[in-house]
Amino acid sequence: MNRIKATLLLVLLTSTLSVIAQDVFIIPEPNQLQYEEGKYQWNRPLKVLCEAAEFENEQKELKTFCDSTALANEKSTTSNVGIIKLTKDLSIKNAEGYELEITPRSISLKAATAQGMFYAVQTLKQIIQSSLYQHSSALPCLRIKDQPRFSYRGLMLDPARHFLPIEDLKKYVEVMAGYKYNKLHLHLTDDQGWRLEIKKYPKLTTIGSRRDGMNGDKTPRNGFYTQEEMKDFVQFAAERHVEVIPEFDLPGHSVAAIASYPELKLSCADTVTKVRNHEGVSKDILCVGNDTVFTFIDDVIKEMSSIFPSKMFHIGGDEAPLDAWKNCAPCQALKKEHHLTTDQELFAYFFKRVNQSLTKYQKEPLFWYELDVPEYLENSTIFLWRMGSAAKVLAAAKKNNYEVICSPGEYAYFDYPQWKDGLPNVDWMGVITLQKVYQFDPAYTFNKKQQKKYIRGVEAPVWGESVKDLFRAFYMTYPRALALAEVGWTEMPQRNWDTFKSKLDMQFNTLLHKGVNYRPPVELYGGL
Ligand code: TNX
Repeated sequence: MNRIKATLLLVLLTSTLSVIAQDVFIIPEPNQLQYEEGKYQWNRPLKVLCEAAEFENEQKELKTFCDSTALANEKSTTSNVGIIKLTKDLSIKNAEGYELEITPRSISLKAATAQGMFYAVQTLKQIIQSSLYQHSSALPCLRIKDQPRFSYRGLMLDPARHFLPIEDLKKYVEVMAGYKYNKLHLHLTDDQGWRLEIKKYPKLTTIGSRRDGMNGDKTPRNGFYTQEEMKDFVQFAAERHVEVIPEFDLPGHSVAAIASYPELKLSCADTVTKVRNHEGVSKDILCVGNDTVFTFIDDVIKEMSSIFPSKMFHIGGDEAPLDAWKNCAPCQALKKEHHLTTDQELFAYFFKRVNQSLTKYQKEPLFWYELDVPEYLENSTIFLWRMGSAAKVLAAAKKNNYEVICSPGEYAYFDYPQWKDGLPNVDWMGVITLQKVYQFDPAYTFNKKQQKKYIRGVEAPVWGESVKDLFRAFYMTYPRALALAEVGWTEMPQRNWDTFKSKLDMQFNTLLHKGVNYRPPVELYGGL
């Protein structure tokens, strides 16, 4: 009996010890972190000093954060003022890199750019949160030198399937930026909805943003973003160093546009009469044989380009069955005229023409890569998304010099459930657990040099067929986005599943404070 008690005590002690040894719970894990002797006492008035005007936003954010924490408000003598100093340091070569030092007397944050400083601030906030979480009024002395493994660290939202108001997009960006994500991809057009005001084509939103329910659910959830609203949102995201990348999905996933403008005959047949109200892949795609289609595309790209300053422009390319083109006389005539032998070649031709518009507005195309497309444009960045396609996609990247963004269905589809937890409408999907996301290494079989050349980064799409509001979007995103944040930022030797797990409780506390609805990974606590 005593023996059992002693063992239990030991187990308890060691698990407590492992918490104590880990003083800070930063996600994503910094690439170099070294603890030093001593503590910085933090329950005293704080001054945030900064000489560089360009760090004004970051300085303000840190000041507001410090003022809002309970400890900062404790009374103390003025001679005891604590200093946090933000310094511009051009010797830090990575534009997203930063250095952070805590000594018993001061805290120093250094970066060459506002973005680097923003990440230094996010790290410091998490260090302070770690201390508050442990009811401590001291920070451990340490030195951090940090920079990301990949330059593209993204999440994707799909307001086309279920509209998400702009205020919800802002909240989503605020949370992701705290974990050093720097890209938000917006899937703005699809069969089930068109969500962006286009002045030349008002019916895209008066008709295309409305539908009678989805998958039998009769709640409509209509809505669209005005150009002014979207510009304001892009600016809001930029202040948090998140670049917004728009998607105009072509030539498939276009039913909302086709239904809005029957007089333009955007599809090959006149069969489309309304915005699609259920999920799945439609055979009604844009008609390559109708020149009006290219005028329409050019007009839309032009207006979108004036709203989104990003050079990157997602142009879709996924799930476009070419059956309609096969039975369309103008499409087949065009194929002949250009001496093309297959419809896949016609598909490549379609995107060559679309790319002329992108080039005209100084944009570069991003594609959902499909294995049966004979060639993509030279300047393409491709998304690896289909399950089981990695080897082939990476071989194509090597052969044709494409850069790859990894969104593989095995690891990064955040619309897939995290457990078989009875969510409606997800039965056909695979389960992607938190641990599975954590296991992902976007290098696949590439060596260091190839990684640098071909892998731009990672992105998790939160497809929206079953994601009806922000509450559910957060539930699908967190905590898996914490795991993917480390996949995108932290080098493999610094990544460790057990360490990651030990940081979750504190991070969950922070998410709760922010009102973020995450899924508790009960399987990790022996709850399932
Ligand atoms: C496939 S992934 C799609 C989306 C769906 C998603 C559902 C991709 C490029 N296309 O249209 O929403 O599956 O998981």
